[in-house]
Amino acid sequence: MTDLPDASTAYELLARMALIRRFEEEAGRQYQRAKAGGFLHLAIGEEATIVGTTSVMRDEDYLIGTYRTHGHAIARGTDPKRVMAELFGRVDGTSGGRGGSMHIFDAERRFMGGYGIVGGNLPIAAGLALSSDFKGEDAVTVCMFGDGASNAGNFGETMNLAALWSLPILFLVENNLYGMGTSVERHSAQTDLSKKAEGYGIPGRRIDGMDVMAVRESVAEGVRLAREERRPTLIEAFTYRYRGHSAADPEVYRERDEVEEWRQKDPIESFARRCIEAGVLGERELQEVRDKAEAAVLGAVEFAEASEEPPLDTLYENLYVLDSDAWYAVDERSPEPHRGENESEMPDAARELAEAGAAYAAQDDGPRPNPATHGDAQEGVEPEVAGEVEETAD
Ligand SMILES: Cc1ncc(C[n+]2csc(CCOP(=O)(O)OP(=O)(O)O)c2C)c(N)n1
Ligand SMILES: [Mg+2]
Repeated sequence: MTDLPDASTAYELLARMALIRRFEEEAGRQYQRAKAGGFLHLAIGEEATIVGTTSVMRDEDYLIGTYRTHGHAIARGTDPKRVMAELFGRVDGTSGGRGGSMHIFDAERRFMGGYGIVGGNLPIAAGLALSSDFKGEDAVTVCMFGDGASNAGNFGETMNLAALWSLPILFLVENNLYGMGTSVERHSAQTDLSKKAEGYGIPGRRIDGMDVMAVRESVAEGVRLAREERRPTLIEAFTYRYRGHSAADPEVYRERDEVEEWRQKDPIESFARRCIEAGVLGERELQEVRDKAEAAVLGAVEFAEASEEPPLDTLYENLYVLDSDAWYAVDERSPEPHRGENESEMPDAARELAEAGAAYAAQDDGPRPNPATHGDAQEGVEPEVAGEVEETAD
């Protein structure tokens, strides 16, 4: 059994976990009300892994995650108001309402996303760590990803470079036992994920991701090794998401008993109970933590609702457009651009579409689809009965 921290640390850890839990419950509710659009991946149940990790990071360290990262941003100190506004697609969101749930981003707090591509954050993490090294900075990069992502090709590529270049990086697999509806046993030849980087010289260890203190202890050591000795490590934290993969998941791949079993190990309840039993925290503090979380989350919804949608004429802002000549000139067949690859040669239909889009964006007042009525959320479908919703590709 891990040791408990002092009272103020215990309070802070509990407060962060409770805030994230309450935020995500509310995000799920707002999604059902179609206030939040796009996809929504909740990490309810995984709070100890998230908060244990961020609690031992310095402000200058980088954190990068996946599409299940509302909690990661909040744990890093991003205002829940701005995270909720992002889910609502509003201008005050962390990405100006352009990214939504999967693309929470806060460069100021060095939370570098938020990625929809499974494993896509791994090479970017190596790049962040390389940049710290290059600039002679002390920062460590913590890269969090799922068990499923450990099968992506760039997992090996990233581990190779991290070890080869002695990057100041820590990898943390949030092993919640499933990649969408596929269990670890069915998706990974090596089920001890902590061993998956050994061949590259990156040692690993397995920890209880439901115990915030166990996570803190291991991550603190991993971060120290990265910062002081430039030695990357891989931590496999066992955790569990109580909700489906995304808001639309019939959950046919697991038994309710299994979910219930993990709920018994709830990271927030178990930590609170331990703190009370040991006299580190009292009932009064517990209630205070709950009340503060409630107030912060209701305030976040109010803020998000009051925030504007991005104006349509900003549709083309922040987009990268590659010059077609430059892009296709590296074509291996021959150096010059090929037929249809020049914008000037685009088929009439494509040109008409592009021009119509530009004209639409440029008009002062046009019909604008309301995300609240055109989102893909299912009104009235509570997560418990989400089985009625068809599984989607994401
Ligand atoms: C490259 C790529 N392939 C497939 C998908 C579709 N997809 C989205 S989430 C997911 C499962 C990933 O599972 P895991 O890495 O364990 O993370 P978890 O969702 O459990 O947090 C898949 C296959 C994707 N987004 N990107
Ligand atoms: Mg998983």
